Amino acid sequence: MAELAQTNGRSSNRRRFLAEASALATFLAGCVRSKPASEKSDTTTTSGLGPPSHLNQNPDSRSDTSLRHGMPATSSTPGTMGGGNVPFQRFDPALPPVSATRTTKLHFTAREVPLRVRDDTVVAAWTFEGNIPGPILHVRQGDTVEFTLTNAGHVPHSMDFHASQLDPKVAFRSVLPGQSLSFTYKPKYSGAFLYHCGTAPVLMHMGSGMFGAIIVDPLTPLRKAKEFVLVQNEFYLGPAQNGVHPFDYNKMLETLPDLFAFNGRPGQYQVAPIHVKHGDLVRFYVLNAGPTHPCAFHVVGGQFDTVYLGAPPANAIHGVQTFSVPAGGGMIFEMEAEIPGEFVFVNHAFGHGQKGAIGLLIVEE
Ligand SMILES: [Cu+2]
Repeated sequence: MAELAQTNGRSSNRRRFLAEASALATFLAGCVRSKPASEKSDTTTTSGLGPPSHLNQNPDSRSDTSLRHGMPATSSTPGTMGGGNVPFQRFDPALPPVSATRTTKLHFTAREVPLRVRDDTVVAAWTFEGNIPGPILHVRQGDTVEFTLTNAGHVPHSMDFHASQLDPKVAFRSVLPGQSLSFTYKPKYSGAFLYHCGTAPVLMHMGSGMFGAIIVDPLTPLRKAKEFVLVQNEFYLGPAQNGVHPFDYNKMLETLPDLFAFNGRPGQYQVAPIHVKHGDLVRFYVLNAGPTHPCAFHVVGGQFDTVYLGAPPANAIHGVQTFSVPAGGGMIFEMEAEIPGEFVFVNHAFGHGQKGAIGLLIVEE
């Protein structure tokens, strides 16, 4: 897979946004876990400047309780930043082709950007590569993934791949603004895996948009299908300031979301449905970035011929009506498109489906 370009045509907006968000760096920097030089990976490309010494006073930085005692608790303080000219873009759910080579080199940039998630809603997003979710990745079991994260934001960020088996204190440690970190791994298992920022408080970083999917094919590929990736997430929004809603950490703790979405935009596949043809095998890779609630995935008028609970082609169950994908998990759902028509796919926990975890699969004649 080619290295992912860092593209964003809204650089001036972004600069303003980052400037407004800079105050937040002060308090969230207190959550970053600094490490002795001896523990640092030799693949790191940081400048060698460690965080200020007072940051060492938070050894339990991965605890979400680190936002106690009246510290700010939103993803930004938008101030004069406006969201009016941020365009809406549908997130393409199609699984991209698997990497052409057995080594995939990836360079992600963590960015804090305004993102329009509905016609009437712009959020102060924390992102990988400027989008919620981040790019869909597609590799094979046993491939080599060479990953670099550069932090172009104003708060620390990091990367946690659920497709990997790595020492999180080394590979998943926080990267300070302006710095980079690299690590390499080989996915041991096939399946649908989440990736996300693991910087404390993880709830805040995942709840503000820092997640995505990596699909790992088994060595013997699954049957040819029309393949789509759906990443569910929740939105906990504060009041809009100049047209942009910050994410609200206290609402995340209360776990009563304002909105749900597949691929970052509530209800986007109702407005612009997913199309397949009569006779296709349809394969949904369903991931749940949460940060808190499960996804009871269901297709109205359909049944799943196969659900892979993990590591396909094993772990298959058949004839399934609904199966729940836990927060932090991913499963693979297959159905034969045997009947033309319009089929709603939905989180069957309907209070959550109604808030945006819903879409339309159109099976054409
Ligand atoms: Cu982050």
